[in-house]
Amino acid sequence: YEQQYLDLMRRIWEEGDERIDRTGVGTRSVFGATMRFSLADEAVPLLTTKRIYWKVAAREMLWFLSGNTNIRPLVEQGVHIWTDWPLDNYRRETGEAIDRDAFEQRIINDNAFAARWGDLGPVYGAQWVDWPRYEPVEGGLFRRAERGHNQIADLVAMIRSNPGSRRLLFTGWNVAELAGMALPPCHMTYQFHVADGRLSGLLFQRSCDLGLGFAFNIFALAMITRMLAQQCDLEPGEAIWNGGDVHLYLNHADLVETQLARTPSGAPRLKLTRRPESMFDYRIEDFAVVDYAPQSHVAAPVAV
Ligand code: THF
Repeated sequence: YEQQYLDLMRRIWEEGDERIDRTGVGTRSVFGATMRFSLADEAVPLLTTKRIYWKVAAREMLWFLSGNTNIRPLVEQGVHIWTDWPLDNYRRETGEAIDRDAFEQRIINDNAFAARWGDLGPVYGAQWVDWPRYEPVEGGLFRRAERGHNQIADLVAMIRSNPGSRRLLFTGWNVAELAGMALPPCHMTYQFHVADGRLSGLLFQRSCDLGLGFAFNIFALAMITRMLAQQCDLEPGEAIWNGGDVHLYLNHADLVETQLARTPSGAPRLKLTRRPESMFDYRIEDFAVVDYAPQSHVAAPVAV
């Protein structure tokens, strides 16, 4: 299954269109790509040509589902993958040359600091479980209702009541709120489909860092599809990934060459060890990966 990924990586590296991207690092990219991964028999699309810290991706997914948009709970769990954007913003606005560890310590220890500098704006979690809802008030005006739309809770209810629906989806792409987000959503729309008692998940990702983020994004898609299947008493089907601008950063040459020289090994499986009450009650201990014997980790810088 991993060969699809390696083939795409090679094609982008050899034939991709080279441009200077938003971050200034430079990429080679192709537009439009699909990959499919079976989730049957607990199979999970976890790359083996380098070690993937799947618990980091799992913690990120649980953070999305909590509706939180501040990096604090991630940093408290030792998850650093979202720190660079608030850190960059802090340095730009204050001119202070604070290092990453010191910044994270202040986020953990100082409530006011975390509230002021740790929030990413209304990103994923906010839209997934609390998409703003407006209600009419006197005089033809509207105000924001206290509780927004919980797209995840609505999705579970819809899969259970109308599994044949073609509207089993949620999205983070709230046009009205994009300007307030540290980054507009990359993995932006998730759609689900039930056939033959099996639930499949499809992700549309408008922009994909194939060297770094993809491994996390595809694992997270498999994870949420498995969680939804469990909650809806369905078997897992496939994880289908659709990319828009799929790119490799030019400073990921070592990573690309190392991974392309390796051969995929083994067939990891994802186990859900408990059946929680709802989509919002999962904990990290409820997930276990077995038969995962990846090749060594390869570090690569993230473009901010
Ligand atoms: N921006 C860019 N340029 N790439 C991305 O993958 C990306 N994301 C999120 C938002 N913006 C992005 C952030 N997600 C890592 C993984 C996921 C990220 C950001 C960074 C990362 O550095 N992974 C390393 C180390 C992991 C660790 O130490 O825990 C790795 O080797 O996997 C895509 O959603």
